[in-house]
Amino acid sequence: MTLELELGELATEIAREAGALARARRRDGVRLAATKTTLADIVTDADREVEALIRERLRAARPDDGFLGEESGAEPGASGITWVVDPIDGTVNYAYGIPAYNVSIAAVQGEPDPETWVALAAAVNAPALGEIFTAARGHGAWLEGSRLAVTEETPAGALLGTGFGYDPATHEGDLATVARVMPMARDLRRMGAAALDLAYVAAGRLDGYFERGLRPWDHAAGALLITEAGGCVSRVDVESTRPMLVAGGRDVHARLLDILDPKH
Ligand code: LIP
Repeated sequence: MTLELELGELATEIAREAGALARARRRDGVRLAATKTTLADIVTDADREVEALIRERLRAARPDDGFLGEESGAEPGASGITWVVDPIDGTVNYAYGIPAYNVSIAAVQGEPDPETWVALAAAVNAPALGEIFTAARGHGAWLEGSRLAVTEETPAGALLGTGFGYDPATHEGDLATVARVMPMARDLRRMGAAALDLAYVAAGRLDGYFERGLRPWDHAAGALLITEAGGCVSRVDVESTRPMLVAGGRDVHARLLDILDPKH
């Protein structure tokens, strides 16, 4: 078995267990543990408990790997592999009882820097929706037993996903970006969970996706799903505090870049 497949199996197994825990805690009732960058940027007890479970399982299975998690930060490893984890992506959805949330786990090779890492394996588990999306580099992207493929043609315009940050001061600029993109769109979806948006692009449920300000754990797994499903993912304005992520099939990705990064 290749390293990519081995890492993919481990990511999938842990994402399933972590998703079950997240769902159980949601049924028990969610408690707000803290706020982070703004009042809207919340973390629940479940976020922390799920990340602790993932970290414990990874440490037991691959003690020399590094870890980069949304809630517990970074821990370097000696193996050259780092696990990039969002324990509950779509935290606000989760807190409100909206089922569009997921556990996102990716294994990357090299420095844990999205500009340089090579993603090797991914699992995005949406437990309340009963779906887990997986990928191993060079082995395709899958939804259970079905192989994923991005869309290639959008005769009626592109169905696009996007999102907005937790800082209200960024909303005006992000809405102006939406206005610039809408002429190429048939419609827009704002699901509130980046990894799910990316998984849906890989599955052909969205034609493309763009969002400014995502953190590495938001997109590490979903980006591999898309490239293994034949799509393209780019990050622009990477020097800014809010890089823009652009994803889609080849044509939609190129058209989004023409609008969002004219100098590219
Ligand atoms: C969220 C993303 C979402 C974005 C939110 C937030 P979290 O991640 O999944 O796409 O619009 O601002 O970043 O905080 O739920 O892990």
